Amino acid sequence: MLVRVAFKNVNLFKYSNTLHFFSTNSGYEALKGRLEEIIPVKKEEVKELKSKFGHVSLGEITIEQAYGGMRGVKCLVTETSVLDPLEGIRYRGYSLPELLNKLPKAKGSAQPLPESVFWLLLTGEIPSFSQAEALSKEFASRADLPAHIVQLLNNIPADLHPMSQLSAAVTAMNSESKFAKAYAKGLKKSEYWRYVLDDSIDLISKLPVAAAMIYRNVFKDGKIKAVDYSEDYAQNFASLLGFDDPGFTDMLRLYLVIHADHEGGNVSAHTTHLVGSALSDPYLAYAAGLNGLAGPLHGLANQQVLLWLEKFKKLLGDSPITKEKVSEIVLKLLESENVIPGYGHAVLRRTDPRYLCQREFAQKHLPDYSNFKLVSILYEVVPDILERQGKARNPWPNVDAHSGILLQHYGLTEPNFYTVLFGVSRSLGTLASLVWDRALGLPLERPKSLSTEKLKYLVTNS
Ligand code: CMX
Repeated sequence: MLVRVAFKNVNLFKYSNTLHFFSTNSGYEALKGRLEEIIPVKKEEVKELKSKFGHVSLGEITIEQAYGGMRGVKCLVTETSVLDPLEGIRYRGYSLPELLNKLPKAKGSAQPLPESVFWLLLTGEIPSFSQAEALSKEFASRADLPAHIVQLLNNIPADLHPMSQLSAAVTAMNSESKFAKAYAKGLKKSEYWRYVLDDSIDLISKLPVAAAMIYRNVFKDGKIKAVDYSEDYAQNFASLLGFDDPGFTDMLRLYLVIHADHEGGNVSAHTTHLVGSALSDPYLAYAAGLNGLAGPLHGLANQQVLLWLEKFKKLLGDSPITKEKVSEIVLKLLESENVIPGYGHAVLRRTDPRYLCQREFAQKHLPDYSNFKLVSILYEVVPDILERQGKARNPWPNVDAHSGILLQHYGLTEPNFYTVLFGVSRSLGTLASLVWDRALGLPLERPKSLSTEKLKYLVTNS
Protein backbone atom coordinates (compact mmCIF):
# COMPACT_ATOMS: atom_id res chain seq x y z
CA MET A 1 0.00 0.00 0.00
CA LEU A 2 1.29 3.44 -0.89
CA VAL A 3 0.84 5.92 1.91
CA ARG A 4 1.28 9.51 0.88
CA VAL A 5 2.26 11.90 3.60
CA ALA A 6 1.90 15.45 2.33
CA PHE A 7 3.46 18.34 4.17
CA LYS A 8 3.78 21.97 3.31
CA ASN A 9 6.25 22.13 0.41
CA VAL A 10 7.18 18.48 0.79
CA ASN A 11 5.99 15.23 -0.69
CA LEU A 12 7.17 12.21 1.19
CA PHE A 13 6.03 8.77 0.07
CA LYS A 14 6.45 5.64 2.04
CA TYR A 15 5.63 2.07 1.19
CA SER A 16 4.24 0.72 4.42
CA ASN A 17 4.62 -2.93 3.38
CA THR A 18 8.29 -2.35 2.45
CA LEU A 19 8.84 -0.57 5.73
CA HIS A 20 7.55 -3.58 7.59
CA PHE A 21 9.77 -5.90 5.55
CA PHE A 22 12.90 -3.94 6.33
CA SER A 23 12.13 -3.35 9.98
CA THR A 24 12.40 -7.11 10.51
CA ASN A 25 15.39 -7.36 8.20
CA SER A 26 18.70 -6.76 9.54
CA GLY A 27 21.60 -4.58 9.11
CA TYR A 28 20.80 -3.63 12.69
CA GLU A 29 20.51 -7.19 14.02
CA ALA A 30 23.71 -8.22 12.24
CA LEU A 31 25.64 -5.26 13.64
CA LYS A 32 24.20 -5.71 17.13
CA GLY A 33 25.00 -9.43 17.00
CA ARG A 34 28.63 -8.80 16.07
CA LEU A 35 28.97 -6.16 18.80
CA GLU A 36 27.53 -8.59 21.35
CA GLU A 37 30.52 -10.80 20.57
CA ILE A 38 33.14 -8.06 20.46
CA ILE A 39 32.13 -5.86 23.42
CA PRO A 40 32.70 -8.38 26.26
CA VAL A 41 36.17 -9.16 24.91
CA LYS A 42 37.08 -5.47 24.71
CA LYS A 43 35.68 -4.83 28.20
CA GLU A 44 37.92 -7.55 29.60
CA GLU A 45 40.90 -6.07 27.75
CA VAL A 46 40.18 -2.62 29.23
CA LYS A 47 39.64 -4.06 32.72
CA GLU A 48 43.01 -5.81 32.59
CA LEU A 49 44.76 -2.73 31.18
CA LYS A 50 43.31 -0.59 33.97
CA SER A 51 44.09 -3.04 36.73
CA LYS A 52 47.68 -3.69 35.62
CA PHE A 53 48.65 -0.31 34.19
CA GLY A 54 46.05 2.13 35.49
CA HIS A 55 48.79 4.02 37.36
CA VAL A 56 50.96 4.64 34.25
CA SER A 57 51.25 8.36 33.43
CA LEU A 58 50.36 9.57 29.93
CA GLY A 59 52.46 12.70 30.41
CA GLU A 60 52.64 15.98 32.22
CA ILE A 61 50.24 18.84 31.61
CA THR A 62 51.82 22.27 31.50
CA ILE A 63 50.31 25.65 32.22
CA GLU A 64 50.90 26.50 28.55
CA GLN A 65 48.67 23.54 27.58
CA ALA A 66 45.98 24.51 30.09
CA TYR A 67 45.72 27.95 28.42
CA GLY A 68 46.46 26.56 24.96
CA GLY A 69 43.37 24.53 24.11
CA MET A 70 44.87 21.38 25.68
CA ARG A 71 46.95 20.65 22.56
CA GLY A 72 48.74 17.35 22.90
CA VAL A 73 47.18 16.44 26.27
CA LYS A 74 46.48 12.70 26.15
CA CYS A 75 43.37 12.26 28.28
CA LEU A 76 40.62 10.76 26.09
CA VAL A 77 39.93 7.23 24.91
CA THR A 78 38.37 6.89 21.44
CA GLU A 79 38.27 3.45 19.87
CA THR A 80 37.19 4.31 16.33
CA SER A 81 40.19 6.17 14.90
CA VAL A 82 43.60 7.63 15.72
CA LEU A 83 45.19 10.70 14.12
CA ASP A 84 48.91 10.77 13.43
CA PRO A 85 50.36 14.27 12.88
CA LEU A 86 52.33 13.15 9.82
CA GLU A 87 50.36 10.27 8.40
CA GLY A 88 46.83 11.57 9.03
CA ILE A 89 43.77 9.68 10.14
CA ARG A 90 43.47 5.90 10.45
CA TYR A 91 40.01 4.42 10.90
CA ARG A 92 40.53 1.31 13.05
CA GLY A 93 44.13 1.15 11.88
CA TYR A 94 43.43 1.66 8.17
CA SER A 95 44.73 4.77 6.36
CA LEU A 96 42.33 6.50 3.96
CA PRO A 97 44.04 5.18 0.80
CA GLU A 98 43.82 1.65 2.27
CA LEU A 99 40.14 2.17 3.06
CA LEU A 100 39.30 3.50 -0.40
CA ASN A 101 40.81 0.29 -1.72
CA LYS A 102 39.45 -2.24 0.79
CA LEU A 103 35.94 -1.09 1.70
CA PRO A 104 33.04 -2.56 -0.30
CA LYS A 105 32.10 -0.36 -3.25
CA ALA A 106 28.69 0.80 -4.35
CA LYS A 107 27.44 -1.18 -7.36
CA GLY A 108 28.99 0.16 -10.57
CA SER A 109 31.12 2.66 -8.62
CA ALA A 110 34.79 3.04 -7.72
CA GLN A 111 33.88 4.68 -4.38
CA PRO A 112 33.18 2.86 -1.10
CA LEU A 113 29.81 2.72 0.61
CA PRO A 114 29.80 5.14 3.59
CA GLU A 115 27.63 2.66 5.49
CA SER A 116 30.63 0.29 5.44
CA VAL A 117 32.58 2.96 7.38
CA PHE A 118 29.97 2.83 10.16
CA TRP A 119 30.34 -0.94 10.35
CA LEU A 120 34.14 -0.67 10.41
CA LEU A 121 34.23 2.08 13.05
CA LEU A 122 31.91 0.09 15.30
CA THR A 123 33.41 -3.37 14.92
CA GLY A 124 36.98 -2.79 13.73
CA GLU A 125 36.24 -5.09 10.79
CA ILE A 126 35.87 -4.34 7.10
CA PRO A 127 32.34 -5.52 6.26
CA SER A 128 31.46 -7.69 3.30
CA PHE A 129 29.38 -6.15 0.53
CA SER A 130 26.28 -7.93 1.82
CA GLN A 131 26.82 -6.66 5.38
CA ALA A 132 27.15 -3.10 4.04
CA GLU A 133 24.13 -3.58 1.79
CA ALA A 134 22.04 -4.77 4.75
CA LEU A 135 22.98 -1.52 6.48
CA SER A 136 21.94 0.48 3.37
CA LYS A 137 18.50 -1.11 3.63
CA GLU A 138 18.37 -0.57 7.38
CA PHE A 139 19.17 3.14 6.95
CA ALA A 140 16.59 3.52 4.15
CA SER A 141 13.92 1.76 6.22
CA ARG A 142 14.38 4.18 9.13
CA ALA A 143 14.70 7.39 7.09
CA ASP A 144 11.23 8.89 7.60
CA LEU A 145 11.13 12.01 9.73
CA PRO A 146 8.56 12.36 12.48
CA ALA A 147 5.74 14.74 11.44
CA HIS A 148 6.77 17.38 14.01
CA ILE A 149 10.28 17.58 12.51
CA VAL A 150 8.84 18.12 9.03
CA GLN A 151 6.65 20.83 10.50
CA LEU A 152 9.57 22.37 12.36
CA LEU A 153 11.76 22.50 9.23
CA ASN A 154 8.95 23.94 7.15
CA ASN A 155 8.30 26.69 9.67
CA ILE A 156 11.85 27.61 10.59
CA PRO A 157 13.01 30.95 9.08
CA ALA A 158 14.63 30.22 5.71
CA ASP A 159 17.41 32.69 6.46
CA LEU A 160 18.47 30.80 9.61
CA HIS A 161 21.82 29.18 8.83
CA PRO A 162 21.37 25.59 7.56
CA MET A 163 23.56 24.27 10.41
CA SER A 164 21.27 25.90 12.99
CA GLN A 165 18.30 24.35 11.23
CA LEU A 166 19.94 20.91 11.28
CA SER A 167 20.93 21.22 14.92
CA ALA A 168 17.40 22.32 15.90
CA ALA A 169 15.91 19.37 13.98
CA VAL A 170 18.29 16.87 15.58
CA THR A 171 17.60 18.24 19.07
CA ALA A 172 13.84 17.97 18.50
CA MET A 173 14.22 14.42 17.16
CA ASN A 174 15.01 13.29 20.68
CA SER A 175 11.25 12.81 21.02
CA GLU A 176 12.12 9.49 19.30
CA SER A 177 14.93 8.41 21.61
CA LYS A 178 14.57 4.79 22.67
CA PHE A 179 17.49 5.28 25.06
CA ALA A 180 15.79 8.21 26.85
CA LYS A 181 12.51 6.28 27.15
CA ALA A 182 14.16 3.11 28.43
CA TYR A 183 16.34 5.10 30.85
CA ALA A 184 13.27 6.86 32.25
CA LYS A 185 11.68 3.47 32.93
CA GLY A 186 14.86 2.09 34.50
CA LEU A 187 17.68 0.58 32.48
CA LYS A 188 20.67 -1.51 33.54
CA LYS A 189 24.00 0.15 32.74
CA SER A 190 25.14 -2.91 30.78
CA GLU A 191 22.17 -2.40 28.43
CA TYR A 192 22.82 1.28 27.61
CA TRP A 193 24.85 0.63 24.48
CA ARG A 194 22.05 -1.36 22.77
CA TYR A 195 19.66 1.59 22.95
CA VAL A 196 22.39 4.04 21.97
CA LEU A 197 23.11 1.88 18.92
CA ASP A 198 19.44 1.74 17.98
CA ASP A 199 19.05 5.53 18.36
CA SER A 200 22.28 6.14 16.46
CA ILE A 201 21.09 4.07 13.50
CA ASP A 202 17.78 5.95 13.54
CA LEU A 203 19.57 9.29 13.61
CA ILE A 204 22.07 8.42 10.86
CA SER A 205 19.11 7.23 8.75
CA LYS A 206 17.16 10.46 9.22
CA LEU A 207 20.00 12.97 8.79
CA PRO A 208 20.04 12.92 4.94
CA VAL A 209 16.28 13.55 4.83
CA ALA A 210 16.52 16.45 7.30
CA ALA A 211 19.56 17.85 5.46
CA ALA A 212 17.85 17.53 2.07
CA MET A 213 14.68 19.17 3.38
CA ILE A 214 16.77 22.12 4.56
CA TYR A 215 18.51 22.32 1.17
CA ARG A 216 15.30 22.06 -0.85
CA ASN A 217 13.43 24.53 1.40
CA VAL A 218 16.18 27.15 1.52
CA PHE A 219 17.60 26.97 -1.99
CA LYS A 220 15.11 25.12 -4.22
CA ASP A 221 11.38 24.53 -4.57
CA GLY A 222 10.78 22.83 -1.21
CA LYS A 223 9.92 19.51 -2.87
CA ILE A 224 11.79 16.39 -1.93
CA LYS A 225 11.83 12.93 -3.52
CA ALA A 226 11.06 9.70 -1.71
CA VAL A 227 13.71 7.44 -0.24
CA ASP A 228 14.33 4.43 -2.50
CA TYR A 229 14.68 1.27 -0.40
CA SER A 230 16.80 -0.45 -3.01
CA GLU A 231 19.46 2.26 -3.06
CA ASP A 232 22.48 2.91 -0.88
CA TYR A 233 22.85 5.77 1.62
CA ALA A 234 24.74 8.21 -0.63
CA GLN A 235 22.58 7.49 -3.67
CA ASN A 236 19.47 8.25 -1.63
CA PHE A 237 21.06 11.37 -0.15
CA ALA A 238 22.06 12.64 -3.61
CA SER A 239 18.63 12.14 -5.05
CA LEU A 240 16.90 13.67 -1.99
CA LEU A 241 19.06 16.74 -2.53
CA GLY A 242 17.92 16.72 -6.16
CA PHE A 243 21.06 15.50 -7.97
CA ASP A 244 20.87 12.67 -10.50
CA ASP A 245 24.41 12.83 -11.92
CA PRO A 246 26.25 9.60 -10.98
CA GLY A 247 29.43 11.70 -10.76
CA PHE A 248 27.86 13.75 -7.95
CA THR A 249 26.85 10.58 -6.10
CA ASP A 250 30.37 9.18 -6.34
CA MET A 251 31.85 12.42 -5.09
CA LEU A 252 29.33 12.37 -2.22
CA ARG A 253 30.36 8.80 -1.32
CA LEU A 254 33.99 9.90 -1.10
CA TYR A 255 32.94 12.98 0.89
CA LEU A 256 30.91 10.97 3.41
CA VAL A 257 33.72 8.42 3.85
CA ILE A 258 36.57 10.86 4.45
CA HIS A 259 34.73 13.26 6.79
CA ALA A 260 33.32 10.53 9.06
CA ASP A 261 35.86 10.47 11.88
CA HIS A 262 38.99 12.26 13.09
CA GLU A 263 39.73 10.68 16.49
CA GLY A 264 38.20 12.03 19.71
CA GLY A 265 39.73 15.43 20.46
CA ASN A 266 38.25 17.52 17.64
CA VAL A 267 35.39 19.80 18.68
CA SER A 268 32.47 17.84 17.16
CA ALA A 269 33.67 14.44 18.39
CA HIS A 270 34.70 15.70 21.80
CA THR A 271 31.42 17.58 22.32
CA THR A 272 29.30 14.58 21.33
CA HIS A 273 31.32 12.43 23.73
CA LEU A 274 31.14 15.00 26.54
CA VAL A 275 27.38 15.62 26.29
CA GLY A 276 26.76 11.89 25.88
CA SER A 277 28.69 11.28 29.11
CA ALA A 278 25.86 13.03 31.00
CA LEU A 279 23.64 10.27 29.51
CA SER A 280 21.96 12.82 27.28
CA ASP A 281 20.57 10.68 24.44
CA PRO A 282 22.35 10.40 21.06
CA TYR A 283 20.13 13.11 19.49
CA LEU A 284 21.02 15.65 22.17
CA ALA A 285 24.67 14.63 22.17
CA TYR A 286 25.02 14.85 18.40
CA ALA A 287 23.13 18.15 18.18
CA ALA A 288 25.78 19.54 20.53
CA GLY A 289 28.48 18.11 18.26
CA LEU A 290 26.83 19.80 15.28
CA ASN A 291 26.87 23.13 17.07
CA GLY A 292 30.63 22.74 17.48
CA LEU A 293 31.03 21.71 13.85
CA ALA A 294 29.27 24.94 12.91
CA GLY A 295 32.25 27.04 14.10
CA PRO A 296 34.54 28.66 11.48
CA LEU A 297 37.70 27.11 12.94
CA HIS A 298 36.14 23.63 12.58
CA GLY A 299 33.54 22.40 10.05
CA LEU A 300 32.33 25.81 8.91
CA ALA A 301 35.77 26.30 7.36
CA ASN A 302 34.48 24.52 4.22
CA GLN A 303 31.98 27.36 3.75
CA GLN A 304 34.60 30.00 4.61
CA VAL A 305 36.98 28.62 1.98
CA LEU A 306 34.45 29.28 -0.78
CA LEU A 307 33.74 32.80 0.48
CA TRP A 308 37.50 33.42 0.65
CA LEU A 309 37.93 32.11 -2.93
CA GLU A 310 35.24 34.54 -4.09
CA LYS A 311 37.12 37.44 -2.49
CA PHE A 312 40.31 36.15 -4.06
CA LYS A 313 38.74 36.07 -7.54
CA LYS A 314 37.39 39.58 -7.13
CA LEU A 315 40.89 40.86 -6.33
CA LEU A 316 42.34 38.84 -9.21
CA GLY A 317 39.93 40.35 -11.72
CA ASP A 318 41.10 39.73 -15.28
CA SER A 319 44.76 39.32 -14.36
CA PRO A 320 46.40 36.06 -15.45
CA ILE A 321 46.95 33.59 -12.59
CA THR A 322 50.67 33.58 -11.91
CA LYS A 323 52.33 32.51 -8.67
CA GLU A 324 53.47 36.10 -8.09
CA LYS A 325 49.95 37.49 -8.47
CA VAL A 326 48.48 34.73 -6.28
CA SER A 327 51.07 35.47 -3.58
CA GLU A 328 50.28 39.17 -3.70
CA ILE A 329 46.53 38.56 -3.25
CA VAL A 330 46.98 35.97 -0.49
CA LEU A 331 49.16 38.43 1.44
CA LYS A 332 46.59 41.17 0.95
CA LEU A 333 43.80 38.91 2.24
CA LEU A 334 45.93 37.88 5.22
CA GLU A 335 46.09 41.54 6.23
CA SER A 336 42.31 41.79 6.52
CA GLU A 337 41.31 38.25 7.54
CA ASN A 338 42.36 36.42 10.69
CA VAL A 339 43.19 33.15 8.94
CA ILE A 340 43.39 31.54 5.52
CA PRO A 341 40.52 29.07 5.82
CA GLY A 342 41.30 25.49 4.86
CA TYR A 343 44.93 25.76 5.95
CA GLY A 344 46.49 24.67 9.23
CA HIS A 345 45.46 22.07 11.76
CA ALA A 346 45.63 21.55 15.50
CA VAL A 347 47.22 18.08 15.15
CA LEU A 348 48.29 17.48 11.53
CA ARG A 349 51.73 18.64 10.45
CA ARG A 350 51.57 17.67 6.77
CA THR A 351 49.01 17.95 3.97
CA ASP A 352 45.81 16.31 5.18
CA PRO A 353 45.32 12.96 3.40
CA ARG A 354 41.63 13.89 3.16
CA TYR A 355 42.76 16.83 1.00
CA LEU A 356 44.93 14.49 -1.08
CA CYS A 357 42.06 12.00 -1.66
CA GLN A 358 39.92 14.84 -2.98
CA ARG A 359 42.78 16.16 -5.10
CA GLU A 360 43.20 12.72 -6.65
CA PHE A 361 39.47 12.57 -7.37
CA ALA A 362 39.62 16.02 -9.01
CA GLN A 363 42.69 15.12 -11.07
CA LYS A 364 40.74 12.16 -12.42
CA HIS A 365 37.28 13.68 -12.89
CA LEU A 366 37.67 17.45 -13.25
CA PRO A 367 41.29 18.22 -14.20
CA ASP A 368 40.38 21.26 -16.30
CA TYR A 369 37.91 22.87 -13.89
CA SER A 370 39.01 26.47 -13.25
CA ASN A 371 38.34 26.33 -9.48
CA PHE A 372 40.42 23.14 -9.22
CA LYS A 373 43.27 24.92 -11.00
CA LEU A 374 42.94 27.82 -8.57
CA VAL A 375 42.94 25.53 -5.52
CA SER A 376 45.99 23.75 -6.96
CA ILE A 377 48.00 26.92 -7.41
CA LEU A 378 47.05 28.02 -3.89
CA TYR A 379 48.46 24.68 -2.67
CA GLU A 380 51.77 25.68 -4.30
CA VAL A 381 51.78 29.19 -2.85
CA VAL A 382 50.00 29.37 0.55
CA PRO A 383 52.22 27.00 2.63
CA ASP A 384 55.31 29.12 1.85
CA ILE A 385 53.49 32.29 2.84
CA LEU A 386 52.26 30.80 6.12
CA GLU A 387 55.72 29.44 6.84
CA ARG A 388 57.29 32.85 6.20
CA GLN A 389 54.65 34.50 8.41
CA GLY A 390 55.90 32.11 11.11
CA LYS A 391 52.74 31.76 13.18
CA ALA A 392 50.87 28.66 12.00
CA ARG A 393 52.39 25.42 13.28
CA ASN A 394 51.08 23.65 10.18
CA PRO A 395 51.07 25.58 6.90
CA TRP A 396 49.50 22.75 4.88
CA PRO A 397 45.91 22.43 3.62
CA ASN A 398 43.26 20.48 5.52
CA VAL A 399 40.13 18.70 4.27
CA ASP A 400 38.11 21.91 4.01
CA ALA A 401 40.45 23.55 1.48
CA HIS A 402 39.23 21.20 -1.22
CA SER A 403 35.71 19.94 -0.57
CA GLY A 404 33.80 23.06 -1.66
CA ILE A 405 35.15 23.16 -5.19
CA LEU A 406 34.14 19.53 -5.81
CA LEU A 407 30.60 20.44 -4.75
CA GLN A 408 30.70 23.55 -6.95
CA HIS A 409 31.78 21.50 -9.95
CA TYR A 410 28.80 19.17 -9.62
CA GLY A 411 26.34 22.03 -9.16
CA LEU A 412 25.88 22.22 -5.39
CA THR A 413 26.88 25.86 -5.38
CA GLU A 414 25.52 27.15 -2.06
CA PRO A 415 28.50 27.41 0.36
CA ASN A 416 26.43 27.86 3.50
CA PHE A 417 25.04 24.37 3.01
CA TYR A 418 28.48 22.71 2.92
CA THR A 419 28.89 22.18 6.67
CA VAL A 420 25.56 20.33 6.74
CA LEU A 421 27.12 17.67 4.49
CA PHE A 422 30.05 17.47 6.92
CA GLY A 423 27.44 17.10 9.69
CA VAL A 424 25.77 14.14 8.01
CA SER A 425 29.12 12.40 7.55
CA ARG A 426 30.53 13.11 11.02
CA SER A 427 27.57 11.31 12.60
CA LEU A 428 29.08 8.00 11.45
CA GLY A 429 32.19 8.41 13.59
CA THR A 430 30.88 10.31 16.60
CA LEU A 431 27.87 8.03 17.06
CA ALA A 432 29.98 4.88 16.64
CA SER A 433 32.17 6.29 19.43
CA LEU A 434 29.13 7.05 21.57
CA VAL A 435 28.07 3.39 21.35
CA TRP A 436 31.54 2.39 22.56
CA ASP A 437 31.47 5.01 25.35
CA ARG A 438 28.37 3.35 26.76
CA ALA A 439 29.58 -0.19 26.02
CA LEU A 440 32.73 0.46 28.04
CA GLY A 441 30.72 2.16 30.78
CA LEU A 442 32.73 5.40 30.59
CA PRO A 443 31.64 7.81 33.33
CA LEU A 444 30.50 11.42 33.34
CA GLU A 445 33.34 13.55 31.97
CA ARG A 446 34.41 16.10 34.52
CA PRO A 447 37.98 17.42 34.27
CA LYS A 448 39.36 19.81 36.89
CA SER A 449 39.71 23.50 36.12
CA LEU A 450 41.82 26.07 37.91
CA SER A 451 41.79 29.86 38.02
CA THR A 452 44.79 32.04 37.13
CA GLU A 453 45.00 32.94 40.81
CA LYS A 454 45.18 29.28 41.74
CA LEU A 455 47.84 28.61 39.07
CA LYS A 456 49.92 31.53 40.37
CA TYR A 457 49.59 30.15 43.87
CA LEU A 458 50.64 26.68 42.69
CA VAL A 459 53.77 27.91 40.87
CA THR A 460 54.90 30.12 43.72
CA ASN A 461 54.37 27.38 46.28
CA SER A 462 55.81 24.43 44.35
N1 CMX B 1 45.98 31.23 8.42
C1 CMX B 1 46.54 32.21 9.15
N2 CMX B 1 46.99 32.03 10.41
C2 CMX B 1 46.89 30.79 10.92
C3 CMX B 1 46.36 29.71 10.19
C4 CMX B 1 45.87 29.97 8.90
N3 CMX B 1 45.29 29.03 8.15
N4 CMX B 1 46.39 28.60 10.97
C5 CMX B 1 46.93 28.97 12.14
N5 CMX B 1 47.21 30.30 12.12
C6 CMX B 1 47.68 31.11 13.23
C7 CMX B 1 46.69 30.99 14.38
O1 CMX B 1 45.57 31.83 14.18
C8 CMX B 1 47.54 31.37 15.56
O2 CMX B 1 47.67 32.76 15.56
P1 CMX B 1 47.64 33.60 16.95
O3 CMX B 1 48.84 33.11 17.72
O4 CMX B 1 47.77 35.02 16.50
O5 CMX B 1 46.36 33.28 17.62
C9 CMX B 1 48.89 30.76 15.18
O6 CMX B 1 48.88 30.59 13.76
C10 CMX B 1 49.17 29.43 15.83
O7 CMX B 1 48.11 28.56 15.53
P2 CMX B 1 48.38 26.97 15.42
O8 CMX B 1 48.91 26.52 16.73
O9 CMX B 1 49.16 26.64 14.21
O10 CMX B 1 46.91 26.40 15.14
P3 CMX B 1 45.80 25.96 16.19
O11 CMX B 1 46.07 24.58 16.62
O12 CMX B 1 45.62 26.98 17.27
O13 CMX B 1 44.49 26.03 15.27
C11 CMX B 1 43.27 25.75 13.28
C12 CMX B 1 44.25 25.11 14.25
C13 CMX B 1 42.76 24.70 12.33
C14 CMX B 1 42.10 26.30 14.10
C15 CMX B 1 43.98 26.88 12.52
O14 CMX B 1 45.02 26.36 11.73
C16 CMX B 1 43.04 27.69 11.64
O15 CMX B 1 42.43 28.64 12.15
N6 CMX B 1 42.92 27.33 10.33
C17 CMX B 1 41.96 27.97 9.45
C18 CMX B 1 40.55 27.42 9.74
C19 CMX B 1 40.40 26.01 9.25
O16 CMX B 1 40.78 25.66 8.13
N7 CMX B 1 39.78 25.16 10.09
C20 CMX B 1 39.43 23.77 9.69
C21 CMX B 1 40.25 22.70 10.39
C22 CMX B 1 39.80 21.32 9.98
C23 CMX B 1 38.42 21.02 10.54
O17 CMX B 1 38.28 20.90 11.76
O18 CMX B 1 37.45 20.94 9.77
